[in-house]
Amino acid sequence: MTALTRDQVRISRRIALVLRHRPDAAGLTLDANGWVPVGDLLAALEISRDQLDAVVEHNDKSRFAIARRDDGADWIRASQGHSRRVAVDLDLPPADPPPVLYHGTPRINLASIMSEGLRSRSRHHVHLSVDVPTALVVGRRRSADVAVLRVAAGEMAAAGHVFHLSANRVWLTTEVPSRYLLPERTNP
Ligand code: HQG
Repeated sequence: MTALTRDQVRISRRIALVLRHRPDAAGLTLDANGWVPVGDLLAALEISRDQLDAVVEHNDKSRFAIARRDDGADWIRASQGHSRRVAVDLDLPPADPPPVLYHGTPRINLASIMSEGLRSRSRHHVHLSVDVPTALVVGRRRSADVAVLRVAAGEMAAAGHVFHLSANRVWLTTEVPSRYLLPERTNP
């Protein structure tokens, strides 16, 4: 994977905005599972298929998935991260999580999270990472001072909480009650 150019990062952000949060702003309607025809997205964003493919292929987190339908048309969706205001059901099967998952967050959120648990807030799900380095990257989007929480995902699943694994390997669940959380010691 090569790094995206500045232009490609800009395109990637626009695609993420449209496919996760504001399809209406680009005049697009997602289907029930979050897909739109690639041709419609290209027209809406005024980008070429080559530009799109470069962004999808080199995306550091594989945020977008392209699938070919029986009629030969390609459709695209964001693999996770949709706003709650966008009615999308990713239709992912329930999956058995590993015993432990991680969540990176600005340290300033820690007290609130330890008291009320992890909430999905404006998104459909709480997003959990498979390892500490990934959780640190997620947290650093928002702050240089990041805390990583250890999530007892195995115990949660045993207690009936449902987990899904997105196509780009982000673990999703509706909420994490605080009793399943432990602050992880890290060297940020
Ligand atoms: C925090 C990125 C206080 C939570 C990433 C987070 C991810 C609380 C923020 C994906 C709280 C929500 C999602 C509580 C949760 N009290 N703060 N009770 N419960 N929070 O962006 O997980 O780069 O919606 O810790 O890689 O940061 O966009 O969630 O800091 O997969 O592709 O509230 O977005 O993907 O923020 O990130 P977000 P997130 P992309």
